[in-house]
Amino acid sequence: MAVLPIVEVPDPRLRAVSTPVEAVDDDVRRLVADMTDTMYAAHGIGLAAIQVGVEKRVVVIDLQAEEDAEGKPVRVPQAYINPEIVSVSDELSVYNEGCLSIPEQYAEVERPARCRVRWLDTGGARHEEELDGLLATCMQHEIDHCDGILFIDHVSRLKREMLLRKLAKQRKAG
Ligand code: GNR
Ligand code: NI
Repeated sequence: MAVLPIVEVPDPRLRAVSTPVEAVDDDVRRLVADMTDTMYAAHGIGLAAIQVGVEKRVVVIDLQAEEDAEGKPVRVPQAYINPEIVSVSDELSVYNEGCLSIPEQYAEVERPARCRVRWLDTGGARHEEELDGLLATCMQHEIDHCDGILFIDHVSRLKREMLLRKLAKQRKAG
């Protein structure tokens, strides 16, 4: 169990294009476990490896949409290794996105409502599935991270600059 520090803007590592995983081995499985611990500790619903400084195309997601009898979110962590978008819907959807690398800043981002995605699991098995709803949005956000793209790149320059200014101000205020 390891909670890793999260890389935040304007760290240039967030602009790196991550490298595909060549073999799903114990090192990759340890990375997935550490990323999962880090995602939960940070109260996120997804995390890409570059956000913990590892330039590999590895993503973890858990929307934590279901609650148990005590109202606690049920954890169903999923790992996506070398995730690739195969196709996207013409239909778009808008979601108020946030990012653990741009703390406490949110903006509405328009993306394809559905996407067909291919990936490897932690056993190295291939999967392909059509995703929709928040999972489709989150997966596109995470694959963007693997390509050095942040959600603020999808909004107007004015909105982006406002957001980064607000973040700087909040950091200064502690
Ligand atoms: O925790 C997160 N919430 C979120 C909300 C809307 C769209 C995407 C996300 S992902 C984000 C965690 C994160 O920064 N992943 O890269
Ligand atoms: Ni993010």
